[in-house]
Amino acid sequence: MEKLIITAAICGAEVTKEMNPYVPYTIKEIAIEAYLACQAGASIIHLHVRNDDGTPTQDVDRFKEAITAIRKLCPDIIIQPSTGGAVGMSNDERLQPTLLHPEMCTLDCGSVNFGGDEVFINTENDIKYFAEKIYEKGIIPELECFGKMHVDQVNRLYKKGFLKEHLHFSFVLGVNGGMTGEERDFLFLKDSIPNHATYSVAGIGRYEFSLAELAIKHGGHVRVGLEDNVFIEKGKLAEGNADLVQKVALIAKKYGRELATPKEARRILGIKEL
Ligand code: KMH
Ligand code: ZN
Repeated sequence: MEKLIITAAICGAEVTKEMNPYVPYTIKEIAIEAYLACQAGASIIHLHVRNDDGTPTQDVDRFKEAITAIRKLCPDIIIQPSTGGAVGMSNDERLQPTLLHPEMCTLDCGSVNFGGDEVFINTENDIKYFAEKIYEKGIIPELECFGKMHVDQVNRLYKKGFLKEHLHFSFVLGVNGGMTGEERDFLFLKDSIPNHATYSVAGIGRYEFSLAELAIKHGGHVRVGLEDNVFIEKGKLAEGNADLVQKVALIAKKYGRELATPKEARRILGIKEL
């Protein structure tokens, strides 16, 4: 089996310090959380940025500062900025971090309810627009799918040539309004992607570790982090992102799955060497 790529989603756009005090807001906090996650075995940092008061932003200068600070502490880690941002942001606002030509970034592959009145909008034309902006800069997208219809959307756009190799799916399961993250859901999605594609799972809330274990067993990759889940176990808050990454590393060890270094992750994902 391929080595396991662990992505650490260290801060997200919605989770707050009130939910877990380790959620990083400032550049220094973000860089330290990234460093500790990297030390614990992560080879990719999925990156959102915040203003110092915790409000989400897609400001290109803020991303530049965060990436520079992370790079100082973890020179070879893969940094994957979000182009999802926060609900309600415009497409061009969301796309700002791509101006920095990162190696990877997210590409959200369909709309999804986010609870209450919130809808995270990604129309077919939005996806094509994001794909064009991403590929023209040579960036490898992580194809975020919140359910089966998003996977189908990727497959259609790939056949029509709007999405290209390398296809790396991320099944984000358990969102309030999206697909659940039960074993049957995981198997359905995993079996719905092309043979040559790779995938990672991101279990939201209580699905984080059960999905991680399934992906580890089946040869997939794993994303964990405070963006997705703030608990290390039921009722107990994680003491930072590294805590969550370490728990996945232990599950991987149980199944004899070695962890990929950033260099190995680049090879698996078709990213050019640094
Ligand atoms: N914060 C969500 C609205 C992504 O990073 O691309 C979008 C999100 C997905 O987190
Ligand atoms: Zn995100």
